[in-house]
Amino acid sequence: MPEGQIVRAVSGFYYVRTPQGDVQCRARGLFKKKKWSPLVGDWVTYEETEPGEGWVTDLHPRKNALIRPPMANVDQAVVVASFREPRIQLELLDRFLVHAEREGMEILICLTKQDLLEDPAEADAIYQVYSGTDYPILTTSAPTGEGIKALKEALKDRLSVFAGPSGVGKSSLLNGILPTLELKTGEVSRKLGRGRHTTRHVEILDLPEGGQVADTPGFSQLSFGVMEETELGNCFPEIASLAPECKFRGCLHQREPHCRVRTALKQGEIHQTRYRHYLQFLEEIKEQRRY
Ligand SMILES: Nc1nc2c(ncn2[C@@H]2O[C@H](COP(=O)(O)OP(=O)(O)OP(=O)(O)O)[C@@H](O)[C@H]2O)c(=O)[nH]1
Ligand SMILES: [Mg+2]
Ligand SMILES: [Zn+2]
Repeated sequence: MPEGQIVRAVSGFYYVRTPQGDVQCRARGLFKKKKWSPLVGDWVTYEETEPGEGWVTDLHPRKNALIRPPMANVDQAVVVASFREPRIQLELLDRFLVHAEREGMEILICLTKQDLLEDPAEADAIYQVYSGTDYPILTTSAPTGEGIKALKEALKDRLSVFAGPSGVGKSSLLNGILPTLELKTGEVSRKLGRGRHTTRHVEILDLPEGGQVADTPGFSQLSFGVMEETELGNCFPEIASLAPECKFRGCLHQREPHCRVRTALKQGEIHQTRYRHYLQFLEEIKEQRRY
């Protein structure tokens, strides 16, 4: 039976990409029984019952998966945040970075709406926060075109997902990269300072120069689900690289003696903001385990 990749999922239909066009499929009852839930990005076996319509019959093993945005087999996560309208939320950004790290994805941080930033020192301050991580950071602007070429380059030959809050400009960036897309974009509400959830579904787009990219709906919350306390440090690269030098194995870098991470914090090698988020997430994970 033929195989293909799910490129879009809308109200119980899965669209499987084939050289002859997308096949609109439903999932067999088998999926319900096994509690399988196909995701965009999944490779599946399908059966075409009529031209352009059919059934997904089998789900192939995944390389990785995200809950938010819901997607599988991602090579690169492009974390999108805007300087203004809405203002960047580093905590949400760090939450997403933890998930992407845990799933072994390459990471690119994309800071948008650079044209709305009066003081460049603000951008420098954000670069500082991530200086210990090796994450590449791009600043972009849809109206001036800044950073679009570099972003296009970074999307070549792999499957990337754009992730971030509503209204930060994910769809606008993709339109900048490939104007023929004409993805719908939406004004940010002045009153609420939030986006209006213009993009409703995850969708994989093929780029003409090679590579695929998924536009996704914005999100404003992200929890950690089932995660071990000791896993969290591995998802902060600047902590993970120093943790082997802590005196105690399984050190959580809170109050343990001879903790290399806390020494690095005092010496400014690890940024306060990142460490604060680490502690906050750690408490959340502990809290969840209590129930
Ligand atoms: N000034 C400025 N405005 C931008 C920029 N990028 C996007 N916008 C505006 O921001 C608003 C939201 O853009 P979208 O591209 O719809 O945002 P999104 O991240 O796709 O939002 P959702 O689909 O709701 O998740 C639109 O009014 C865009 O015109 C930018 O670089 N500079
Ligand atoms: Mg959008
Ligand atoms: Zn430690």
